[in-house]
Amino acid sequence: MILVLFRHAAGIFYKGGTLTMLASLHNASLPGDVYANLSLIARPPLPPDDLPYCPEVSPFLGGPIRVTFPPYLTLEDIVRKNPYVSKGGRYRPPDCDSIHKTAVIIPHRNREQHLKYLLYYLHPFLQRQQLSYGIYIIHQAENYIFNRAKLLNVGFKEAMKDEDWDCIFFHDVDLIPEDDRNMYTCDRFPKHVAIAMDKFGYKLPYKTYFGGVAALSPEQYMKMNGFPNNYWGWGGEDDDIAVRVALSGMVISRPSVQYGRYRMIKHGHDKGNEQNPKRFNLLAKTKRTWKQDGMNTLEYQLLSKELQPLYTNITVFIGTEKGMQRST
Ligand code: UDH
Ligand code: MN
Repeated sequence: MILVLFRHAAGIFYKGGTLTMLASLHNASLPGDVYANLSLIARPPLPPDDLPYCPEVSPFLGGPIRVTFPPYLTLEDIVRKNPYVSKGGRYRPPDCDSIHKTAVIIPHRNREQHLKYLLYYLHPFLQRQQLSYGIYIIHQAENYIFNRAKLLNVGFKEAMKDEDWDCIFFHDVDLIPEDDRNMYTCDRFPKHVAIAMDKFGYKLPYKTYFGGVAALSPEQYMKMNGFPNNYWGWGGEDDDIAVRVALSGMVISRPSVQYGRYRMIKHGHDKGNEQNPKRFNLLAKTKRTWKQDGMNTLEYQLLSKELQPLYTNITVFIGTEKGMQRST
């Protein structure tokens, strides 16, 4: 409570331009610091079974988050700042029993800097929401063409082997949430979450956009036969997913536009993820193919699963457009 009051006071001083001095005197955090409330979370002297349920609205939410990219940040710094995160990037609130169990699945190759910043923001963000959670990196092995949707299918399958997750967040590595009232929980329908990205002027680029960050319960996911496995390279797979939502009799749910705000870390086109020239042809056929391609046809070779301090790393060979053979 004291901290909340102080943060408020700091806000007033900020307008007066004297915040820097004040902050250094009192070692207080700047407004919007995603780590500001974490020191208030503590383990009470109770056996884990006696913990009360977490309240409906977390008392640790702070609203808007200030997103910057500190140049010298290391993974060790992030570990130090998140003492309650355990091996594999897992967390449960130490002070209450969460009714939400969310897995975050991140498709990845060659984006180590982005991953570091996402972890820096996502861990405290999820802890402020009092969720039980796990973070999974699905790393595509080899240098063949990238396949985001297939990696997400792999992530779903592997994460569900670990735990009975009730909500899966499919999350690009370069999107940083800017408001912690954007709850990482599932809705009655598949939820498109990254609805207000800076790169699109903080609004949807088009009405059925489903890219960036989306949340589905395992039931919703299986109902649409997961995601397509046959989009190799950049583009189209997110639109295919949106079409699957409709074809399987569901609609898209969204958070409020005030909360679903994201900053995308600036980047160019990746080598190995060139635009997919077939994307429009594939999209035209989704209606005929969604039941024949997806979770029911998913094939991959799991190369390793490592429990890192801040995430579970799944390295997978997903093949190429021509099949599962490695042409080495
Ligand atoms: N990804 C990787 N490695 C890659 C390619 C993609 O990890 O080599 C993952 C990553 O999680 C990324 C996601 O797939 O956030 C989606 O890919 P993207 O970020 O390239 O997609 P986006 O829609 O691409 O952001 C926009 C093209 C960049 C144009 C920039 C010109 N200013
Ligand atoms: Mn991107």
